[in-house]
Amino acid sequence: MKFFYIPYSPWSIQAKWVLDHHQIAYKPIEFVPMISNAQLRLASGQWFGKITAPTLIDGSQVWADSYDIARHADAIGSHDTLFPEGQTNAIHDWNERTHEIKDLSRRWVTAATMQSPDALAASLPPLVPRPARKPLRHVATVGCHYIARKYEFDAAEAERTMDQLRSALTYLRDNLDKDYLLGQFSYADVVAASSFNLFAPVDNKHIRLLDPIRNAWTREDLIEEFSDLIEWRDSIFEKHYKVRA
Ligand SMILES: N[C@@H](CCC(=O)N[C@@H](CS)C(=O)NCC(=O)O)C(=O)O
Repeated sequence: MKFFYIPYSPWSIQAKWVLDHHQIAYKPIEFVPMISNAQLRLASGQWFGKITAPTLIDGSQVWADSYDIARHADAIGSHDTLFPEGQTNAIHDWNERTHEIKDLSRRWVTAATMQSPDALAASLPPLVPRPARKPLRHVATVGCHYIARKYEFDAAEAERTMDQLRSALTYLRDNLDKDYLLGQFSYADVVAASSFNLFAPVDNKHIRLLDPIRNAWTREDLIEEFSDLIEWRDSIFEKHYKVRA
């Protein structure tokens, strides 16, 4: 199986989490926005319409959404299920609700990246040699505009949606009075714990991020305001996130 993913992106993190939880074998292929489009279209046969990462491909079968990948991985996996019986609707609901956190923080992170020459230079694909990075950073700016267009937001207006992000985080906080959202570890915790990476990146030992990118993305005011959620996220990663061997 081929797994196209963006290592630092919440949607990719949550799908990969389930594949790795079940120790499912796959070939990881890093997806670079804009640049990897042709490769993913070719591999998946999705010639038209929007393509996104993560996408899992097994022969002619394609799972083009993190939730579908998670369901499939959980169905074929042999470790403890992350979709306990009777909780699928609640999990689906958390998937939708935490999508809002990810979507809103994507706006902020796109704007923050555009304002940081160092983060732009570091965002270029690994094959770009170090001395060429700073001069070529405008290519990364084009990539940021591409993301904003594709996901229909105006990066210049991102800050105005931060109260919406605070409300979504507060809703999560109000429902998190114990260790797990649904009483035991499930995909609901996976999607929630994966949600903060675009304003409070998780420790490098779990998901590596270059320093200039990490610095630009780290939003201290939100981290302080929602320190309880971040602590919870860190404990969930510590207990349940297994880096693929
Ligand atoms: N509904 C999708 C959303 C995935 C998504 O938004 N992926 C973004 C992450 S930033 C992506 O692929 N961005 C790069 C691109 O669109 O080229 C899922 O849950 O898998």
